Amino acid sequence: MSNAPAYTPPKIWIWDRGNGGRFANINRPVAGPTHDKTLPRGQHPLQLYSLGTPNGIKVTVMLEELLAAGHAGAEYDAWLIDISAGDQFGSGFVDINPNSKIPALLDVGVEPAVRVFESAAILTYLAEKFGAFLPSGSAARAECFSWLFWQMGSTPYLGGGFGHFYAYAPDKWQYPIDRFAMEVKRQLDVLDRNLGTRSFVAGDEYSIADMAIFPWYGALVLQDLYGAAEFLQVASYTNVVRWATEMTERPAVKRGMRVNRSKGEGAIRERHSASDFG
Ligand SMILES: N[C@@H](CCC(=O)N[C@@H](CS)C(=O)NCC(=O)O)C(=O)O
Repeated sequence: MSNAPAYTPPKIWIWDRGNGGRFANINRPVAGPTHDKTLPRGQHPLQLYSLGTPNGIKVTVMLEELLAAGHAGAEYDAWLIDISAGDQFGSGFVDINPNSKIPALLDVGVEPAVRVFESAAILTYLAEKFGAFLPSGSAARAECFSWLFWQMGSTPYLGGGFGHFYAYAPDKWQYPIDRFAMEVKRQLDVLDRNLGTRSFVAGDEYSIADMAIFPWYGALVLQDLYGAAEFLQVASYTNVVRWATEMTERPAVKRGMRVNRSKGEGAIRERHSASDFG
């Protein structure tokens, strides 16, 4: 039984600017820039415009892993895009991501410069550029891409679905919470069964699939994402907990998780060199 208030949609949808949900102030039904703003540019070939959210962390972890593996060409400048202040709608940012969401990457080490948006596209671009964290054999590569795209297709149900209705919507409604809790638990079970058979998500090799999945599902099982740890009984997914714990022990993961944060322990607002980590 649903306890949601009855709603009859009007003939034509009309934008209600203050609908009471968290982040309502940055949601719009149109795309494009709202103001002129040039993006800052640093000295390194890779310019990252991002924020330390799960989607942003995927890329900073990848860059730190590349540097740790000796790929000096992966040096990067990471600039903070404050999405609550609307920086993602500045003209410079929209030029490199017409979808106005972090993360976005500009590779100025090639001529002409290459822009990349969507976190999985950025991970793939970097993996191919440096020949790292993406298996070269056709079967192993397909397995890696399968899990990478699993994350991109699945997580909107976790964040935009479950997280939104459990933590951010102005009221608690049983119908959407039931629907998305069921789906998120199913996703955790998919991951748990997979990680019961192998060390890493795509096999026995660490890859961009782990880097994509960890910031979301690792946070869900280890960091009480959305305050839902007990509600979803996340500790029961023991293989996911084992893998996520191992991920947090990697020095590059620890560093990547600190970048483009404005507050919290060890937060680094902008990253321009290894010395920024202290
Ligand atoms: N599918 C995109 C999702 C990116 C995304 O949702 N980014 C959020 C922060 S985690 C954002 O920039 N939100 C700002 C907005 O929606 O205006 C990706 O993986 O890169």
